[in-house]
Amino acid sequence: MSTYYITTPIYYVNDRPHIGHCYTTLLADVAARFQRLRHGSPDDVFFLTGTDEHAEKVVQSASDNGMSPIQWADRNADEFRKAFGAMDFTNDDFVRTTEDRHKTKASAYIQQLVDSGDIELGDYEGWWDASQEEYVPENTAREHDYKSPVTGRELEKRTEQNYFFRLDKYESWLREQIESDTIRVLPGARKNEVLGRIRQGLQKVPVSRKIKEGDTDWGIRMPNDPEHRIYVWIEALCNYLTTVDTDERERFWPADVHVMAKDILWFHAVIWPAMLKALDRPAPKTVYAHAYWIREGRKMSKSLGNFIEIELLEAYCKKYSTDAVRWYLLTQGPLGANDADFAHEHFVEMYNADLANSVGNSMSRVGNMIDKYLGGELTMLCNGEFGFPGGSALQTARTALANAGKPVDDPDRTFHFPEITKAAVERAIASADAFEVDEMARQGLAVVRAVDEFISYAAPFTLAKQLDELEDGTHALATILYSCAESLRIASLLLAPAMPTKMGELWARWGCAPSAGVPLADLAEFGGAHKLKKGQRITKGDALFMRADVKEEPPVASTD
Ligand code: ME8
Repeated sequence: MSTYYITTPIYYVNDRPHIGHCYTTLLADVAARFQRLRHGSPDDVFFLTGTDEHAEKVVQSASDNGMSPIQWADRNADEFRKAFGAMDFTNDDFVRTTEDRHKTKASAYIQQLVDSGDIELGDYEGWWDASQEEYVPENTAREHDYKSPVTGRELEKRTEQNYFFRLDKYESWLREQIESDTIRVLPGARKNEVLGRIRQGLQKVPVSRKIKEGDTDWGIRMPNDPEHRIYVWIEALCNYLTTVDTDERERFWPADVHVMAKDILWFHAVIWPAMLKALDRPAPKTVYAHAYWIREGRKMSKSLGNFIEIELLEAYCKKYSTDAVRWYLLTQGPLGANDADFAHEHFVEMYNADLANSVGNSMSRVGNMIDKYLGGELTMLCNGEFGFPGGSALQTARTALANAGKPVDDPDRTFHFPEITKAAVERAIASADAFEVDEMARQGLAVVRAVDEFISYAAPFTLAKQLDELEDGTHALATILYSCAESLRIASLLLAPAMPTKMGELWARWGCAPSAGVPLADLAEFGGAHKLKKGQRITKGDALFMRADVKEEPPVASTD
């Protein structure tokens, strides 16, 4: 049985979670949920997220807040856990780099690289900013006339001994792996950028910092030389492997997808695969770097104070439902190469268009018609084919329209629901493979829209008024409504990874929760073994999504 392993970046705990962290983790959650459904075997999917805790800025913000680094890290790691719980994420583990399971294995990998000669001691020469106790990169130093960009104090040229990873040794291997898509770097624009940079040549990269007097004991020491601390990025990348490097979990390696934003692609597409090659481990199959969320047209930043923090997202969840927020972020977010804008009006517009007026309306409307016209029970099965020679249900519906003096748009129109739903499922699977998880979810919406079109065309409500006059009216009505319900059941499977709670509500009303252990292709077969059965009770219920009014005040973050 094949496995699926997906990871998000591990997030810095110097700060609290915001929309960017939630977005990347949502993409991974939707992908993981879809793969569980697709394979019908949840145990073969592993979804990892967590926190990156050994950065210097964690020490700084802890001290600014009068706490020790570990207290501060504990507190913020908890905030991430809570935020991810509020968003209904189903990560299988949450790794913290301060945990022993991570530290011991990360040290062992570094030792292995020292032993193999892939990590070696060398001189590092750079511009030292004594006022800030940090090196300033050459181009920044030049831009500031070799003065501290923060304090304006003269920079000094310094040399120190560091450990370096021999990235240069892996230049041609990396090029070949990425060019041939053995390591798929997505989207395509990002692959070209990475290859362009590799072609300019790869240098050794520093992987340690010498511990200086007065430094806190934060971080992981070089196993062969405790005077040095492992550079935080290098050990952080190891989390993807340390977490699954156990007897029970090793079957998950290599990762199927590492997902992140474009800011940290280089580490994931170049440095990490080269480290793995040096460790003699297989490289990840796909590295996906999405673009950024911006807000009302502007970059989100601390200085502008316009970050969408978790509290604001929670306020949206409270007002419009968590599933609605998940849907908006998923389908309107920066998947692909372009940034995406979070704007309240756009949220309301999409919420109404996709959810209140489409998914929610279609599902409650069909449920209500079955309740009203069929006594809340599916009285008929049907093969989902309408308008074909020999098929009478649609012809009866057209007769009802003619009797009511209403025009029939196109008398030769046909509807072929087994094909419509099968094509949607196939497209969803292909989209998931390309990590176009927004397109994957939209396939569910496409089925809903096909059902809506069918309802508008066949007008079962018109037919329902003529049951006494039309001989086969009841049969036609039951057939039409069965097809709508069965197609919506299939749509709900494709929508569930994005909107698990609302689709769960539908399944409870219609008695059609997917059976465990059955792959999607079987579950989603129109009229197949897992179809809605004749005699199934259908409970009507409130609209799954209430319509929203754009004129209402946008939600505000609670300050409790
Ligand atoms: O970089 N739009 O952690 P980090 C979309 N610890 N996504 C965004 C975003 C935005 N405006 N802002 C942040 C680190 N993100 C390291 C990673 S991995 C071994 C170590 C998301 O807390 C996006 O996924 O700065 C981005 O890559 C990540 O948060 C950076 O998180």
